[in-house]
Amino acid sequence: VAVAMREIALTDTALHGKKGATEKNAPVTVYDTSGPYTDPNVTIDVKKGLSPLREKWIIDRADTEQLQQVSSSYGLERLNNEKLDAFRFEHLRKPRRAKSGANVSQMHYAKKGIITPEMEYIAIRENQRYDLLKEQLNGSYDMLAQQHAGHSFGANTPKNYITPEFVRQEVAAGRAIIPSNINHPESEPMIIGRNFLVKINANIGNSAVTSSIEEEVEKAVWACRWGADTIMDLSTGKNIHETREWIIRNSPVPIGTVPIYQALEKVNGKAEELTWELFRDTLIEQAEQGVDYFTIHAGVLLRYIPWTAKRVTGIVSRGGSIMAKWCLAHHKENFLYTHFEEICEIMKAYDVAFSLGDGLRPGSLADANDAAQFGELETLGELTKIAWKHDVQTMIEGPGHVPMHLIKENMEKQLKHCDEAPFYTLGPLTTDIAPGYDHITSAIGAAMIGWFGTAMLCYVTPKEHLGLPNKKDVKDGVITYKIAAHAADLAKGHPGAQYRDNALSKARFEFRWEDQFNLSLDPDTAREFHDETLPADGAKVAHFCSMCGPNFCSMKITQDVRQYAEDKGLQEADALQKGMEEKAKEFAEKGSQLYL
Ligand code: IRN
Ligand code: FE2
Repeated sequence: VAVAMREIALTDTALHGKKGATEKNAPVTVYDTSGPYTDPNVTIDVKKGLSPLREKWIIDRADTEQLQQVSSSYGLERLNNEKLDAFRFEHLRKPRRAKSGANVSQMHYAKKGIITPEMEYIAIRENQRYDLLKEQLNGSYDMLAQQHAGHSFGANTPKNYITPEFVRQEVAAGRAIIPSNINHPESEPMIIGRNFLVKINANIGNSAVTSSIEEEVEKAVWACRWGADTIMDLSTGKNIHETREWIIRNSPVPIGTVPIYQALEKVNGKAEELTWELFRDTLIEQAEQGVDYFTIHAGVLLRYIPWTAKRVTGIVSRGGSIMAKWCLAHHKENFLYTHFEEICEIMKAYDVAFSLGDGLRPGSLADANDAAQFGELETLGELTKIAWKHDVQTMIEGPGHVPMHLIKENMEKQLKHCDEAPFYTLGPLTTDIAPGYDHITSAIGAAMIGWFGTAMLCYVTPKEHLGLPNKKDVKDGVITYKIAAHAADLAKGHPGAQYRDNALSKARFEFRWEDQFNLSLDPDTAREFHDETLPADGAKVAHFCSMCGPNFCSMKITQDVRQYAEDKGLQEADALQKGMEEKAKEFAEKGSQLYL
């Protein structure tokens, strides 16, 4: 299998004191989510979509059949009415479904002991440069790994390479999921689980108020480009079906949705008019388009709703509030809960994964860790076991707004109640006082909970609570969450996570500015900031930047000390001592004056 990765080429290090002599720096290979979009050799036609990389694997398994028609009545109606669907059926793939009685979920294969090509792909993808890092750290890596062994990574932490068999075991145990709808063959396999790299999700989607289909597709591509591991299409306004179609056909990463949003559109926003039948039809419609995971708010039980009455911010989840409204209007149990096993039957026919929604998550610090939130979490644990009985892959959504000292309890309770199913949290935001900066208030909580074991972090943009994010907000949210996820990977001791940090630090110390930019999460901004004060080409090799200027750069001074030592054949410590003495003498001779 050919696996997506990015190789960052580096320049050579100039060796001091040896004119013209250089030392090679090995290129750095990093995990990459951008798909073919950043490959200069590939041209993409958004109207055609990406090539279906997984299609052959799916067909070779011989447990699916191609449909001649979409199965959902809504989809059929669209097929007749909309130009786009006509286009889809002319130019794109017809949907597939499991043959009668078959279960096509990765968990099903995993439990049967089958290693799928998706699992192989993931094993290769997840292995960062463990081998090189080990060399770089000269044995101290083993110490580091030991210190971290048994931490939140748990006893299952692979001590070195991640093998396809390890991937299979984690999926079979329910500790990880591979969102991979058979109708989204364009997606590059990835895994969500706490024994793998921490992943991030970016939400996009038009609201009733703004933005077009093209804009939303562009946002999805843009989010992947900066590192989103999955995209959730939360469109609510017009053209939900079409927007989603184009996003999926162009997405190299798994797509998630909240199907109740579209169901609500179909009843013109009247929650009380929702029915199981209409919802089921919507699930099938989206499953046949290729949605890889569904947020299902099945844990919002009738008896929990009164517990939210005294909250400062009540129910803040959109899906949660829709279901609460339905339950109260009918005074009946949540139909997502009562029909849960039927939902499982649909999920396994396409391999759609559950993201069990936290409809009662706290929307303010004051409501964190309350009875409603944890009551729902217990129900999500109960539903996880039902999903697993059907071999349906499942992750659990989590908060919300939680102050730092209450974060750990969330992770502990989730692991306990949900039998280690992957946790997928929204932040959490650690304070409520910074609208406009909630990517930061939440990245603090996200880094912490990621360290404790959360498998995927749902990004929050600077526009949270204020408006629909634009392209700039999407990028800021993604980069901010890449930082949180990577910080968690480092703290968890993920094999190889620190390789890139070390390479960047070395480039920084050696004033290889271009390498420093290219190794960074956001090279454009790093370069722009640097050039703001020192735009000249020469500054890209200069041994200082405008932060401290040429005479006060600590890195330059350290290098001078090393150079001095080398010239005089001294150890670094001795050189410091000797250098100091010389400087002191020089200083005294100049009349002890400080020139600033
Ligand atoms: C993630 C964890 N908890 C909630 N989320 C995400 O929040 C969820 O996956 C979805 O993308 C978004 C909105 O969900 P509600 O408000 O409908 O619950
Ligand atoms: Fe909020």
